[in-house]
Amino acid sequence: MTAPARARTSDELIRAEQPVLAHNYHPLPVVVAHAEGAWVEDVEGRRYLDMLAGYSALNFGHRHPALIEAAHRQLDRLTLTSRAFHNDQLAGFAERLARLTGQDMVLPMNTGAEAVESGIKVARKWAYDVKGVPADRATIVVAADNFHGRTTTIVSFSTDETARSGFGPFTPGFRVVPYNDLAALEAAVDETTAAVLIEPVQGEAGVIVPDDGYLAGVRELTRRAGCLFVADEIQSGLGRTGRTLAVEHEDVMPDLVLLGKALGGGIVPVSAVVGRREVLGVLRPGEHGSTFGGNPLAAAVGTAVVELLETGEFQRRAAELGGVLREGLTDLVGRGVVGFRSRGLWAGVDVDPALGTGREISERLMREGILAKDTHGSTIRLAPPLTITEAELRSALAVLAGALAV
Ligand code: IF1
Repeated sequence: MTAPARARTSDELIRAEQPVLAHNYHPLPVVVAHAEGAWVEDVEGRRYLDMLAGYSALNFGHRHPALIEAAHRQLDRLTLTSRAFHNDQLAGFAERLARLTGQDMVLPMNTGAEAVESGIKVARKWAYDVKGVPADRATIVVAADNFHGRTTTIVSFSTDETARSGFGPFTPGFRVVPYNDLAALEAAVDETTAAVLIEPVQGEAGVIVPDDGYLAGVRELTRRAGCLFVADEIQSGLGRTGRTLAVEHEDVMPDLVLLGKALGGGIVPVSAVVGRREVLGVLRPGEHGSTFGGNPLAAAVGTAVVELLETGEFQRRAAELGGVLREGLTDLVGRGVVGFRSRGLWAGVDVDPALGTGREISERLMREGILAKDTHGSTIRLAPPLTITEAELRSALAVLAGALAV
């Protein structure tokens, strides 16, 4: 009887990935094995405070008890039917999500990119069926430095060469204008425009918060032009900025809202397009779909997520602790931080390049027990679970100060 193989170390697991896993990421050299709340633990038992939260998919922390319980309960009943049949979880999920977002209808999908692609298809179909744009002539206006996912159509309108080069030919029908520029947006919208698609806060671009009035301006401009305002809240939504949706900071109601990431509680991929009946109502049976979209396990977890958000607790925490984050980063300006942007518990921190690249700073933080991730250049994004305590947040800021003081 051969001795059971011992568990592999972090280094062994990192090495084992090399020949067999596509190299589409350059992860930090940490191998996570357990997690709870705002903390993760690597294979060797070292603990880290998670200041990335799965790029905002873990707004409720790792393995939130209410979400895990909902998943376990559904796993023991039913996990998938496909939409060829009804299931007993989907109506409740759609009703609760529509009510939470103040919208009429829900199109359930799985990943964020699928929600974006679905939003693009629905906007185009609305343009042809309702607005009367000639067939195949619909245009959609997007912002420079956008990030909406990785499918071929979505990278067709990316301005990030790394995300798009080598993946052509690209999908036509998109116009790119500078973000946070209403004049440029107005100039790009015409009678062929189906929609304006923007992030209420640009995440991957470095947590770019638009000027006050920009979102309201987009809403007014699209209403006047007779096209749709589609808000990608996949990263900015579900409590992250201190409101259920980031557009609420300007009391704006888009025609379509794209949701994902935290909608699945960090447990299963759950995304959705929520919107007005006149818009989402353009879809007819057989025109769009997905094997797992609206599956009972996703709907059960999604319902538990909506229930958490209905309490307002996570939005309040993000707003209150967002003040602590803002103060802490303000104190670091001139002490290694050259600038930052933040809204709620979400910040893009520009570090003095003389101190290192974003990657080097991220690795320094990791060695001090903080997991964060760079975006571009020397910008670090901070997006902890909304369950983080004030003490944990302050300790993370202290570690950041130390990492910049070297
Ligand atoms: C990666 C960051 C990148 C998103 C917005 C749609 C999607 C995303 C606003 C697509 C996804 C993820 C993708 C992941 C890293 C992360 C990310 F912005 F969050 F930091 F890449 F830019 N709309 N963002 O942020 O959702 O299909 O991934 O579920 O691709 O490396 P998805």
